[in-house]
Amino acid sequence: MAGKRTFSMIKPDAFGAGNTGNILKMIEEAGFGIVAAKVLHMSEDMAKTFYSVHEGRAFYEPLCHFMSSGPIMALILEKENAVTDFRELIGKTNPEEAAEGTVRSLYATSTRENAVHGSDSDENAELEASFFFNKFERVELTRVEVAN
Ligand code: IDP
Repeated sequence: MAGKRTFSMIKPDAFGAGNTGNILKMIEEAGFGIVAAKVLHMSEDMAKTFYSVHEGRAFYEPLCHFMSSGPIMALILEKENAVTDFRELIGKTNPEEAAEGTVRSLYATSTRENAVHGSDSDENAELEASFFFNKFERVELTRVEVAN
């Protein structure tokens, strides 16, 4: 059964450009709940550990440099089919290939500086979430009914 949670980051390009609010709005309007959130500035070593699966690829070093170039927002998000639906919401890695209306089509400026991260499997979602958050930093979501 597909998992309910995914891990995301609003990357330094989007965070620095002041697009965090707009991106969070898209995320919430797509039906995701925010289970955990924090703003932090990764060291280059931290970025290298996070992206170690890409070590040896040509884009690895510049990617880690970029990801430690400014603050990010790390997020755990909840929804049915969270991983798949979130990757659909953000669009393809290269913004020129990202479908119209996706987060990357709107806010990414290049294949590297592409605004957001989204986990690619349930297993990686949990590994990546645990890299940034302990269990006390994750909430159980409750829906609030607002009276008009
Ligand atoms: P994804 O984030 O769409 O899942 P991955 O292949 O996992 O893409 O790559 C991780 C990140 O590395 C991308 O989001 C992007 O920032 C960067 N990246 C991937 N491929 C390239 C490339 O060909 N040139 C520059 N940066 C890249």
